[in-house]
Amino acid sequence: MSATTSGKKMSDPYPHPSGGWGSIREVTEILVQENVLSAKGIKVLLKQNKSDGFACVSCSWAKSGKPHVAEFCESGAKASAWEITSKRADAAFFAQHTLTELESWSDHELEGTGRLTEPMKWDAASDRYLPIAWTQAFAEIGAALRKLDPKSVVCYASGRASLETSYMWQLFARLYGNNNLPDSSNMCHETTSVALPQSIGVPIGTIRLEDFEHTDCIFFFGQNVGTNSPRMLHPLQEARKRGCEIITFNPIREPGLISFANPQSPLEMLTPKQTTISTQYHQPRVGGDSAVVMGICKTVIAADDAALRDGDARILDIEFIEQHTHGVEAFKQAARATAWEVIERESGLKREAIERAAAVYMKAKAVIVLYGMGLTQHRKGVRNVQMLCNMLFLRGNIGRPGAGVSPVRGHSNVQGQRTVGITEKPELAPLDKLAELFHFEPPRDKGLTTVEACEGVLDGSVKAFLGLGGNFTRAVPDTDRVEAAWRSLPLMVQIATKPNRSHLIHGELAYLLPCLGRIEIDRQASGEQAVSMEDSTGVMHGSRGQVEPAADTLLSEAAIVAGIAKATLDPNPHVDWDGWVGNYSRIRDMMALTFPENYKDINTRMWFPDGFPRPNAARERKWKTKTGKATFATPDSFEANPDMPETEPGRNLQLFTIRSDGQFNTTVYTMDDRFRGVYGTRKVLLMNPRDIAHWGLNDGEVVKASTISHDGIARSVGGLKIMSFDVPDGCVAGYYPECNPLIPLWHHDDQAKTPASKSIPISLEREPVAA
Ligand SMILES: Nc1nc2c(c(=O)[nH]1)N[C@H]1C(S)=C(S)[C@@H](COP(=O)(O)OP(=O)(O)OC[C@H]3O[C@@H](n4cnc5c(=O)[nH]c(N)nc54)[C@H](O)[C@@H]3O)O[C@H]1N2
Ligand SMILES: Nc1nc2c(c(=O)[nH]1)N[C@H]1C(S)=C(S)[C@@H](COP(=O)(O)OP(=O)(O)OC[C@H]3O[C@@H](n4cnc5c(=O)[nH]c(N)nc54)[C@H](O)[C@@H]3O)O[C@H]1N2
Ligand SMILES: [Mo]
Repeated sequence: MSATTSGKKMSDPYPHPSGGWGSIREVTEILVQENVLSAKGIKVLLKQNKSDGFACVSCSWAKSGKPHVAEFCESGAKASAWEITSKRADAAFFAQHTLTELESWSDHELEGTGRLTEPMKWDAASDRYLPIAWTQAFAEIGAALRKLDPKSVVCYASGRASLETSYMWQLFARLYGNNNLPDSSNMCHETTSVALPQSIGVPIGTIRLEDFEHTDCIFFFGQNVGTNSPRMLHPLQEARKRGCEIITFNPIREPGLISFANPQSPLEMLTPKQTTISTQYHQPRVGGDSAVVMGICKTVIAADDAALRDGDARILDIEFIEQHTHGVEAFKQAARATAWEVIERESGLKREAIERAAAVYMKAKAVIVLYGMGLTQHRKGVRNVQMLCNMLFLRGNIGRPGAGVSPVRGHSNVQGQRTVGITEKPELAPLDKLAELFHFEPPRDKGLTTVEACEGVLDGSVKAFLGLGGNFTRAVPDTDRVEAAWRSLPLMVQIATKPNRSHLIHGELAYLLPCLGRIEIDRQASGEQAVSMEDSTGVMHGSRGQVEPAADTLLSEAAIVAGIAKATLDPNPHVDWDGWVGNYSRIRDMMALTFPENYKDINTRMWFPDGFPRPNAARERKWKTKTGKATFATPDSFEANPDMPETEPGRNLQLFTIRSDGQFNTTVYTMDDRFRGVYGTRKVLLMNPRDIAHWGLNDGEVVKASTISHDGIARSVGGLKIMSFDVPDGCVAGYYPECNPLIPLWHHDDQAKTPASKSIPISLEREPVAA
């Protein structure tokens, strides 16, 4: 263990529950760091996730209709403080620094400069961002876009912008002439959006908040609730108090999945009382989940075979299976035929452990399965998600109270962006309706995913990138190669709140357009505006800004999209960009005309205390799949990395990239990860002592990690300190985005193209110690 700049030891285990005093201390610290520990800061936190307040800018977990006084969590409070900060990255700041110089700054330092205040354009002579008038910026961007082939332009969205802005964004792209609408979802739950329609006929999960009151067993696969969706800890805690079992599969023992103290409960805060979250905690190998779930299914099917033989009550829900599913026989055969030896090898778990989880599953009356990036960011992520559905089908655990599948989404409106038409898949967009409403012929060809957009920049076919939020080049795989290619990009336009590395890596023309954040009051011609969002359970909510804008030179995202659109497109009497920006309820009217089933009466319903749900056929046991039934998907293998060379069977190192509680994606609030006991640095590799010894290394030593692949391209990240940590054999954890240069662009889910950030084969070599 070594001392670090923060004065703490690099590795101090975190013995406390999540929630509790630790959370309160962290929240206070960040309010101080951002100079907003004031009446304004406190008022903002109290308005978070209230029906008359704003939807949190952190995660997309469901909002309760009966909120606590302080309906925020540590992560949400940090995200709010980060947005309402009193720090400014203004024209004076950019006058002092060339972009080349800023490239040497860390993610934390760059965003730590504060909110952007003025529109900027890169000036080649001085290598600086210089102020430009809004009208001039729009005119120049419009002129540049008009010269380009629309198919060579990418319109990315990062998952935070409202339904209103997102609707305008997809319409702009289509009026311009492309479906190149990748979303952060392409790096995240795209796996879900591809897997679930095949299995259950809807692209989203089937549970709602009230289901937590009816469930008696929850499975967690690869989702870190304590850090990434902490508001869910409250319903989980309630469920635990009722005796609900919670079974977790995660290669890391995450404190937030182990125990919780509720800051809303004075008794818990003053006594050492805390709720145990997981009643069983299993640490499979990364990528081993399909094998785990096959083990559970095999146990269930064997128990049912025995019951049938002995004349006992059946274990399978025969009625559900017969009435509602397709493909059960093939799946049962495969489960019976899969040897425990294969399951144990691929999962890294013992048969006994899997059978223990299966025993609880078989007893439970209503089961929820929650999952996150630990399942989706794999070469076989779609298979992982479909295995969860298979398991649920066996006992009819879908489409009834307290049971179902729940992908826990990331960005606060990422699911909504897809619902409102931001998609590169034309078959998912309401093209005929758009054609009818706006009198134009929308493009019908497939657009680019995130991975394909990067490929396009690498091969030169993509000429322009427009980003509605996000930190694209930092979030994507293969950072070094992508950044190198990005430097030849003819046009880049970034709509953002804070500076980040993606704004610095550019080609000929680069514009940085600062927007209002969601927490800020958005004043337009008809008065103060509100926006709407869809949460992870498919429920829509309204959101109103609460604080004065960071600068009076900012425009709303909707106004910026309209500004670009008007400067780029020929006038269309059916598209009233100015009228829409003047009154967002008119955008919602258009959303309701385009998608009546989802947004009917949205202007009223978005203010219901519980919000309002979009229809979900699978919840009602209606199956919009190809077979017309809930469809079992029988896997043909269980490997995590079917095409990666095994250099050393059983000892091959698989790197999985993780998030700390001190970050929101590429936004790094602090260098500490207190839950995992990592302080003052993010350049670490968490490895178990057996592997450290096997590789002839020592705790604290600095290594270079290199990707093992057969594409002939060298990829490595140096300066990584080895830290002894409880992870399964052969699994090594490192932080995202620092480790992204190690992920080959082609290393993605084979169907959904979600980058496989959770299992990257690597090798290690010791780095020479500097003299
Ligand atoms: N505070 C905070 N909140 C966030 C974010 C953030 O960065 N910070 N990001 C937001 C976004 S965009 C998203 S998508 C979500 C992400 O939230 P999560 O879905 O929780 O994603 P991760 O933190 O990347 O990984 C989740 C867990 O998967 C485990 N894991 C890794 N590989 C495997 C595997 O092969 N199998 C299993 N079973 N587990 C595995 C890791 O140990 C980790 O605990 O959170 C959102 N909320
Ligand atoms: N190795 C690895 N890579 C990953 C992942 C992983 O687990 N491992 N996770 C993936 C996942 S799940 C995701 S979702 C992506 C995230 O990818 P992105 O969504 O592209 O990245 P973020 O870091 O969320 O974007 C942060 C930036 O968004 C801007 N921003 C913040 N708020 C606003 C706003 O209100 N409006 C606008 N216009 N801009 C705003 C700020 O300028 C900030 O710097 O990364 C993916 N990459
Ligand atoms: Mo995400």
